[in-house]
Amino acid sequence: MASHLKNLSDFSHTTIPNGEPFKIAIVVAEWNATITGALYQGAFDTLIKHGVKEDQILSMPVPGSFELPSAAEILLTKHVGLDAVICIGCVIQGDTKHFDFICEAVANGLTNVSIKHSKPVIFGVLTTNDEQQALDRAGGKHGNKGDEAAITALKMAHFAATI
Ligand code: RBF
Repeated sequence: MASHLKNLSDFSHTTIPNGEPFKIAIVVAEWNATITGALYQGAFDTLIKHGVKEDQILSMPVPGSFELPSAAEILLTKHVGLDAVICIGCVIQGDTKHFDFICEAVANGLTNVSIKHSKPVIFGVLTTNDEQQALDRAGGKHGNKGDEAAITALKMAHFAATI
């Protein structure tokens, strides 16, 4: 959790699987669009950089982070052949309890969809106290969590394909 301890977007120490065989969906929440757009771009560029074909990336917007689990469920039910779904969102703490409800629903929802379908569903959702913390993790001083979500998708798709 302590992201100040290391650059989490530095993958020089790990082996990243070739993405050429994989078909991957990226679902992006439209809330906090500046941040989710930067996360999306990081994820997309990282998939391309590691060999995923552009026509094998399915990009889909949803209104907010709360919609990410149902979108992942719909995609994995209706879209045969997906190797992973990357879910991107940004929930920023406000004055009401919405933050807690949304974060918990998304984390539990994505876990359940992943287990139900035996497919990687990646939690690329920032849950921050303020906008600056989110900017720092969307291409700022703490890297880009979209890049990290894409690497996780490749590693887990490779894991599922080789097991
Ligand atoms: N969606 C987000 O992705 N990030 C947020 O920070 C966020 N904050 C919200 C705050 C309130 C008070 C409400 C009502 C919704 C918020 N949403 C947010 C939208 C939510 O994920 C969902 O799209 C809507 O609640 C409709 O189901």
